[in-house]
Amino acid sequence: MAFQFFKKPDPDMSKRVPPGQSLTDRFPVLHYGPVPFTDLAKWDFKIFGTVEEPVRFNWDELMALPQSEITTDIHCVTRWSKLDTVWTGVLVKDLMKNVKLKPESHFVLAHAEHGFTANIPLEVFLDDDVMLAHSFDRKPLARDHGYPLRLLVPKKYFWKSAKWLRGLEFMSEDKPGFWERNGYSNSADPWKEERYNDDNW
Ligand SMILES: Nc1nc2c(c(=O)[nH]1)N[C@H]1C(S)=C(S)[C@@H](COP(=O)(O)O)O[C@H]1N2
Ligand SMILES: [Mo]
Repeated sequence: MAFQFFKKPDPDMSKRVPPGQSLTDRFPVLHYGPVPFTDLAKWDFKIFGTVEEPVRFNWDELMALPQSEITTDIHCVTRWSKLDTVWTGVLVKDLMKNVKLKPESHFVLAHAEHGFTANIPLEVFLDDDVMLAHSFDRKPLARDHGYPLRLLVPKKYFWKSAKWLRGLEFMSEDKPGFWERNGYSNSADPWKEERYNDDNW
């Protein structure tokens, strides 16, 4: 801790920290419910809802899609932010080359193990930095951080980044996910401090 005092505050860094957040070098673990055990041989990933054809990938098929690495900042509603986190996986823009959306698709519901869900508007989902991530710091995700696959939505508070992701449902209407039904903001923009749901639902 004491060494922190010798660090010059970096103005560029503080610009990257949204209001009400503090930086951490740790990687806290936060979720509701138990951590699943996953057998990759039985694992699958389903894309359904307002699509022309539902799509299913097994693990090898998903890993055969183009792989990318991104470095990005993440912000948790419990007030920690972490800068320059490194993730590897399939960018949504590459994934979506395999999916034909019906024109009425406007929202996405991420489905995870044990019924956990998180919702985002389609245009947020289609952003360049949204990824199905299987590795953090160039190592496979730890079980409690979402092994084998999690969604990464860097521009939103981190609860939108569903761990243990198993599918994506495209929808014409918005539908609140797990935390959105339990008091958290639907829009969840850390730069606007959209933490709780007095503003929506
Ligand atoms: N499946 C699932 N994903 C989840 C959650 C959860 O309860 N279940 N919690 C979210 C919340 S509230 C946060 S802050 C982040 C935490 O991710 P981490 O444990 O890797 O830091 O996961 C999100 N993804
Ligand atoms: Mo959270």
